[in-house]
Amino acid sequence: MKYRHALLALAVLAVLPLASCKRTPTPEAPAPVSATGVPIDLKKETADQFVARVNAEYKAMYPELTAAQWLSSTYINDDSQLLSSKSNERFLAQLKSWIGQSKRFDGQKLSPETARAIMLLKLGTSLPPPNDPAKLTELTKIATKMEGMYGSGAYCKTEGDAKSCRQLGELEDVLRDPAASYEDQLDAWQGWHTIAQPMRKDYERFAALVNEGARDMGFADTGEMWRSGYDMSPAELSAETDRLWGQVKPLYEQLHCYARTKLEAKYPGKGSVNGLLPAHLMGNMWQQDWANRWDILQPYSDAEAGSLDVTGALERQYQADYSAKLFAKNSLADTDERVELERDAQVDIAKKMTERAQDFYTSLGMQKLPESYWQKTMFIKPRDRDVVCHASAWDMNTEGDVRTKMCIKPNEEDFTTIYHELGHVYYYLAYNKLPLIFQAGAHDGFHEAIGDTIVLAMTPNYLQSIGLVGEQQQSNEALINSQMRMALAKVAFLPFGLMIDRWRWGVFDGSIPPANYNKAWWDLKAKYQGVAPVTPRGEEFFDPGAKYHVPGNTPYTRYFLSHVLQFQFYKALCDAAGYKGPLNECSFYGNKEAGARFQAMLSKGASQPWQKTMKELTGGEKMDASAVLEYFAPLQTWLVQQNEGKTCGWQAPATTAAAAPAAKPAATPPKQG
Ligand code: X8Z
Ligand code: ZN
Repeated sequence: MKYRHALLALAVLAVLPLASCKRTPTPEAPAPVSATGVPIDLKKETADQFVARVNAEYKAMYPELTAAQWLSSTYINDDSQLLSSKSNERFLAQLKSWIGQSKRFDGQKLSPETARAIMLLKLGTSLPPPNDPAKLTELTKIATKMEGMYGSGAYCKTEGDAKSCRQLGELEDVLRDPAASYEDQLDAWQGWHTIAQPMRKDYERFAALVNEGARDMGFADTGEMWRSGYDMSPAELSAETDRLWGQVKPLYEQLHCYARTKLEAKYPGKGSVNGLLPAHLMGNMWQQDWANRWDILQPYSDAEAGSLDVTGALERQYQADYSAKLFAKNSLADTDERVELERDAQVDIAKKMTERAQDFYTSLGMQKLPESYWQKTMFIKPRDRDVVCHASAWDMNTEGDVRTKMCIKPNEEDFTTIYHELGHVYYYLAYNKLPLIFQAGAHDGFHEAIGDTIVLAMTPNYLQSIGLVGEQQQSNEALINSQMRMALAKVAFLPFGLMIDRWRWGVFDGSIPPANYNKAWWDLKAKYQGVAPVTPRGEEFFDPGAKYHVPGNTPYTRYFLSHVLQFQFYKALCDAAGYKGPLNECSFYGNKEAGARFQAMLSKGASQPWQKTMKELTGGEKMDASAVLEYFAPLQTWLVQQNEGKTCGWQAPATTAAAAPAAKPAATPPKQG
């Protein structure tokens, strides 16, 4: 999950919640009382006392908030949504009240910790609440509703025939199936995107309401507020993302060129659209990870390079367990019993995958997950109700009740996602001892990068050591295959990580008006990813709503930054482990020195500017993609050879440039420094 601040931690939503007093105090008329009901004399309270009180009040209301959100994410219905949006509303009203109360310290000389806490408080939600109580109510309702629509979304091929309905997981299975036809993949892709059409009006209203909230809080718009959480000005953050993208773009263009050649060979006459990659053929609903197209993108055959088929190994483990369960029943199980056994086997493999991920963290010297984690986590998709399957990690009470929520299947993508989610969980556990306002990532990209740093250390040798792949060869073919495996997940992601918020920043600053929502989306996909739909996607569609983080209102720049940071962290931990070889072959599994360095970073949370935290781990103070380029140097050389003689690159539609200016001057002064 994700949260910006633990403050809201829960990932969830950005709709963060919280609750406590029944009133909705306004900034102008705060009438705070202590947790025991004693009125607080704001005139006498010092800034340090104020921050201590907010931390205490926040901690007291926090478990109710997270409980309501957990409920509405793992049991979608009208009742849970009502509780969730109400608790969110109370939290946001309380947050507003605290922010109003903090204004009396403006311009005063404060200790650095207190000044930072107040600054973080002002950025404590990605859902800025409007002052008008009726609009706040409306906003939290829409936010909860959109997330619920996404979670319960289903595409029914034959209208009125419930049996023909499929949810995201089943539609994704079609996209990742190498044996599925071009038409079936197109149908699955288009089908999923129908679930977002009804969100368009809601999103338009949502954008207007959060923008009003952002302006009420002194920001030009919601995008500017989101860009303010990086210990630099919003304009500097925009420019940073441009700079980092410029560093990695040549590598992405080579990968794009290679993938296009392979697609054109596999689908003669329809493997590309004017040089762009067809959206439904990339093995992923959003073209953010191309690893599922290993069938056509694998550089060298298994015979030449050895196998890296993690999915095959996990599926075999699952099947063996299921067969053993059936066998134990003497094969006499009726249909219902078989379904039960199947589900038992699904939970077993999901837990085994999670234990394996935990083992990596404990090998670094980190603690085992608490028993409650195993009891309260949602491991697989329930049969009897709708849930938000999108993976998330939760800190329920800041005192050890940590959980993850996923619909785990035995495949490589989910296996690595578990390592990702446990990165969030270990961050929570490490910073739980800090005051609540500091319980967040150094910035949100750090939070996203922790688990992925571990994923980079899941080298072929590591996978072999845990029995998921066979004997590894030491050959150039094996190296290129292993680099390609990582690049299809990490390099393919980079432009996607950037374009989502280019779209939202444009929506929030008005440069993308509602009448252009879908066009601007595809213009940006063309410009950054070089991806296109094969059929027209006019304004009757709302394709952004088919990606979780849009209806879920989770800012996305964090993932772009994470995909740069994780290589910096990985390199630093390899150095800490004393590793000397080529970067891409390093695994620090089992290395306690690397673990201690990592843990030291996690335990700092958001208590100091991220630049300082980064310096303590890596020695540098800037985000920088040179570790990405160092890591992929062998692959980049190989790709350039493969693409020799080809005309690489693509022409995005001419209007693209108009969308979402990246480095636009801030309309308000920097909020932090
Ligand atoms: O949303 C996630 C995580 C939860 S924070 C599963 N990720 C992004 C996505 O799925 O779009 C991880 C990588 C990018
Ligand atoms: Zn995450």
